[in-house]
Amino acid sequence: MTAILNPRVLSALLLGILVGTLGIGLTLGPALQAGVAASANYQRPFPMPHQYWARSDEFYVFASGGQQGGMYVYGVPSMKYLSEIPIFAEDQAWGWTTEDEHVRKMLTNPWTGEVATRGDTHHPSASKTDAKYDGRWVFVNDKQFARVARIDLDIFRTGQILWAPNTTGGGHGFNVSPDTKLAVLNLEHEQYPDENIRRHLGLALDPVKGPYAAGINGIRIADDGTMSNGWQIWGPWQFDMARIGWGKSNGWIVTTSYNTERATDAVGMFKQDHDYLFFWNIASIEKALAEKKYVTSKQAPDVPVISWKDVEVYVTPIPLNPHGLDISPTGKYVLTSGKATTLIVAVDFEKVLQGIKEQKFTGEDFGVKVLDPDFVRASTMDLGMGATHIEFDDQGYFYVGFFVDSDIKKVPLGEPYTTKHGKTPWQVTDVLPAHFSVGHLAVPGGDTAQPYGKYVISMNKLAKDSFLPHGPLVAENHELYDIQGERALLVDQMALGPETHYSQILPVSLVAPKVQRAYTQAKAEPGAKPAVEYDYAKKEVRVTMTVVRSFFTPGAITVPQGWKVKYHLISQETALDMTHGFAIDGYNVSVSMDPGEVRDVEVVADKPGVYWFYCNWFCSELHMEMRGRMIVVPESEWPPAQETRLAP
Ligand code: RUQ
Ligand code: CUA
Ligand code: CA
Repeated sequence: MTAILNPRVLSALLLGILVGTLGIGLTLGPALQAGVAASANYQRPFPMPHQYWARSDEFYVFASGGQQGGMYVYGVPSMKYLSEIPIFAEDQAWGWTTEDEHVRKMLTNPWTGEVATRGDTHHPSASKTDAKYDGRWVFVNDKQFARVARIDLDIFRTGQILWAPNTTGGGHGFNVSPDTKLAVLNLEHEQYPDENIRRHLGLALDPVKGPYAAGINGIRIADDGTMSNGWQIWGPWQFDMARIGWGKSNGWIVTTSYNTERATDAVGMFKQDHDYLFFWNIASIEKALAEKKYVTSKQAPDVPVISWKDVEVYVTPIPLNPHGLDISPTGKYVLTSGKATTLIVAVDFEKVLQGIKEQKFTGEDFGVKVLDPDFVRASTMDLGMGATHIEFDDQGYFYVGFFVDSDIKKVPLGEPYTTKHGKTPWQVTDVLPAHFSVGHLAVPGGDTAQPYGKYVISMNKLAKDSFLPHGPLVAENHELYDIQGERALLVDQMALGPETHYSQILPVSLVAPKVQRAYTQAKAEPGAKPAVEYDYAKKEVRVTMTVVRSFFTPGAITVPQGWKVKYHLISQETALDMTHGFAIDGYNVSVSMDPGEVRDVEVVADKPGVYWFYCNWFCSELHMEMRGRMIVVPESEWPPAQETRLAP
C-alpha cells in the first residue's frame, strides 16, 4: 500500500500504463524502473491463468444463436466464451449496425429492397474438402428471411449474405456439400409462389386456405466462397432438414418433410402416421437445367425454377413427423427420427440405390416413387421419447438427443462399423443425462467423413435451475461430455444466451493459424488523408477520418442542418485487440473499428447544436479524451465560411 501512495511510484506506474498501451518503445527512466521493481513485490494469483486456455483448448465451437441472429463462439474443453459473430440481426456490441453502408447492404433484400435487422440463425455448416472440415468458412442460414451467410474464419466476421428469391421466408434445413460447391436451403414454411411458378407446377393451390407449395434452394459456392442462387426445385411439400451426401450417398441430396399432409395447422400436420425421407439425384437436377426444363419468376428472372416432376426423386416413409436427419461417416446410413414417436430409423443408402435399380416400390405419391421401407431400412429402433438430432463419433457409434427424456443415447452402428466397436448394433450402450431437453447435439466433425470424437456437446433447450436464478427466462445450457471411455462423463456445463440450434466444432489447428490480428483494409488506403468535402448539389458532407489512439482526425466538423454526413472511418491501428468505437451523442450512431478496419457510416444531421462523437471502446488511458465535435449549423446561418478547413 505504501508503495502505491508514493507519488513518484504512482506517476511511474501511470506512465507505464500509458506507454504500454501506446505501444511506444522507450528506454526506461530511473523513476519507471523504480515502479517496475515496486510492482514486482506484488504476488500474482496462483495458478496463473494467462494463456492457459489458449494453449489447452482443442476445438472451436461455432454455435448458431437462433433468435439472437448471429453465432456464438467458444473453446472446448474449457467452455470459455470467446466471441459473438453478428450476422442477420444488428449487434451493437460487436459493431454490426446498419448505419454502416456495407452492413446495411448485406441486410437489404435484393429482390424487394427491404432492410431486415431481425433473424433466426439455425444450422451452421462448415466448408469441407473431401467431406472433411477444411477451416475456410462456416455458412449458416436464417430461417425467418430465408437467407444464408458466409462467415470468414480469418476475421470471424460475416463476409456475405445471400437472399433466397420467390419466398416470404422460413428457410430451415441447410447444408453445405462435401466439396463446398453446393449448399441447399429448404423452405420449411409453405408458400403461395409467383404465377409463373404456379403454372409450371400445375398444382391446385389456394392463397388463403392452402394447400401451398415449397421446395429447395440450390446455392452455388465459388472457389472464393462467393454464393449465388443456382436453382430452385418446387413441389407439393415443405422440407425440414437437409443433408448433401458423400461416400455411399455421394451425388444425392437427402431431406425430410414432416408435413406431407400439406396441412396448415399442427393437428393436421400429425394426421398421417408417417411422412417422408426424400432422395434427390443431383445429376438429374443439372440435367433438367441443361435441358432448360424450368421457368423463372418475375422477381428473379435469373434463377431457374424446376418442377419436382422433372428431376429424379424418391421417398421412403418415416414415422410421425421426422426431424433429425444425419448421415454416418462413410455416407452409408441415413438416420432420422420422428418427433412424436419413440422410433429412430436407419436407412441404408446402398439399399436405397439397390431398391431404385430393382424397383422395390410400394406405390407413388404425386408421381414420386415410394421405396419399400422394409427393403431400405437397416434398423428401426425404439429408443426413447422426443428424439431430436443425431451425431457420429470416430468409433462407430451414433449419439441421439431426446427432448422429452432429457438425455443422449449412445448406439453402435451396423456394418462396416461392427468390427470397430465389436458390439451388437442398433442397441443402446450408454445413456448420458442432460439438464434439460436436448435440442441439437454435436461431436467435433460429427457430421462429416472424419469425426474427431472425444466430446459430445448437448445444446439443451432448457436449463431450468442449473445456474443462479436470473429471472423467469434462464440461460441456455451447453453440456460437455467426455466420450473417450466406455461410459461418457459429463465434465462441464456452460450458461449461454438464447438460443442455439446446431453447432460446428472445428479443430483449433484448422482455424487458429489463419486468424488475423488486424484487417488489411487500411493498408489498402495508405495515402488516405483526413478530408472534409462539401457537396452543395447533393447536400452532403463527406468526411475522411483517420482513427488512431487517441484522436479522430479531423477532430471537429461543421455541417449544415439537414444534410447527410458520410464518414469514411479508417482505423490506422495494427495492434491486436485495439478496437475503437465511433458513437455520436444524441444520434443513432455506434460503430466500431477493429484494428485496420474501414467503416462507412451515414447519418442525417437533422438536429442543430454541438454533438460530440467519441470512442466507446476503452482503448487507452486517453480513451475518454478520444472525442471530437460534429457541429450542426442551421442552414439559414450557413455561409460557406463555416466550412471546416483542414490544414494542408
Ligand atoms: S432445429 S431441435 Cu435444427 Cu432448427 Cu432441431
Ligand atoms: Cu479509442 Cu477508446
Ligand atoms: Ca406429418
